[in-house]
Amino acid sequence: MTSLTIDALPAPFTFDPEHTALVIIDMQRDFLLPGGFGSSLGNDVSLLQTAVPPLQRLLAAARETGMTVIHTREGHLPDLSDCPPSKLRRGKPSQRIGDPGAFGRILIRGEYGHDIIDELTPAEGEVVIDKPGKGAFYGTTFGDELVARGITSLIVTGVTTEVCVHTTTREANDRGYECLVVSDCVGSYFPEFQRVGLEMVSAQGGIFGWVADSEAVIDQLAAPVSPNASIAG
Ligand code: C5J
Repeated sequence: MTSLTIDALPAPFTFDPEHTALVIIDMQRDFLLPGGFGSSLGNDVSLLQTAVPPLQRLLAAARETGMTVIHTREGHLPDLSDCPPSKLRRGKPSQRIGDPGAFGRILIRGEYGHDIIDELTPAEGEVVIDKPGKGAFYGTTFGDELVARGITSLIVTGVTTEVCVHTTTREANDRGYECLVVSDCVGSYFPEFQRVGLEMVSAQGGIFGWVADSEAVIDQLAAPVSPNASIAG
């Protein structure tokens, strides 16, 4: 077992990869693909797609070290019984959750658009959490999965920065997890929200957590460890 330290804001982030999970939030076709739900709402999906190449590299590095990897997907049961009416009413009337979209019914489990983009397909053994809300803890087994694996730190990535990434990071912070948000592996449809969203995490001495870029994390994961240290599970 060995601890690694990453140059981060507001201060260096120290974590033990054996007790850390890479969390990849909602990298779903509905949010990321041109023609999907996100773009049908008038958003520029290229702003989210910039996170894909660095996230692929980070995922490869995490897999290489044997770190726990957890993917999430936001979405609902086909009968919408897990979608509060208040959430269902949001958005443009023709583009609401459950309506037909370019990639199937919008944000419905089992539909093509609800699934994770090809570039980040979960590997066998990686946990996939289907969540009805913005945060990964609400209405899911996410917390139980972390406890079962002895996870104490999270490396948080995915979309969107100010919505599901923030909600999950805040939920995790309140539960005692140390969270590092990876700045180039998260994305927002709104450049201003991306900037401020990241600043909000590390402000006030790290009110919700730490922020670093993927290069800083990958460099540490790839650094040689001492002969007696092992982080593979
Ligand atoms: C949103 C998410 N933005 N994954 N979902 O509705 O951030």
